[in-house]
Amino acid sequence: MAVQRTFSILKPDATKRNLTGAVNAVIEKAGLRIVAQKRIQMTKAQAEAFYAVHSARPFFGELVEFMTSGPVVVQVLEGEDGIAKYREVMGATNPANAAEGTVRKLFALSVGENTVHGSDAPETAAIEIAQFFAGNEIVG
Ligand code: RTP
Ligand code: MG
Repeated sequence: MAVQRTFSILKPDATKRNLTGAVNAVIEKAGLRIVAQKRIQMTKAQAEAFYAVHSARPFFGELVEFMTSGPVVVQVLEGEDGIAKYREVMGATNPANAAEGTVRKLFALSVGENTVHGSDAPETAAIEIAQFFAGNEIVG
């Protein structure tokens, strides 16, 4: 298995409840390394572009509104099989279906306010990382 980078967001429900450190502890305990991180306020345009793949879905408006409702922490994580590993650490999209010990089981409030985002494939990881980080902001 190869070392991969993945893109992560600690969503507004995490910053609002002061949980970014607690989520990062779960990430690091799983063996993923935080190689870039910054706290930002996403603009509507940024959120719409980021979730463009979901633009036709009924929850799109709600999703953009939530993602711009407060600060987020955007991150690049690195590790062996990092993309799949982080999806495992995050748990199912709906916290009701998330496995014990996952971030979403531990912290998520609902399918919308579900604490974290993680890329789903190498192609999307590369696109998402480039949307928020310059190359020299990532230090592996
Ligand atoms: P993410 O992209 O945020 O890592 O989450 P995911 O892959 O597990 O889920 P995805 O299907 O890509 O959906 C993106 C985000 O949209 C919100 N959502 N709301 N109300 C709903 O039924 C619904 N379904 C999805 C969630 O915040 C989900 O993380
Ligand atoms: Mg997704």
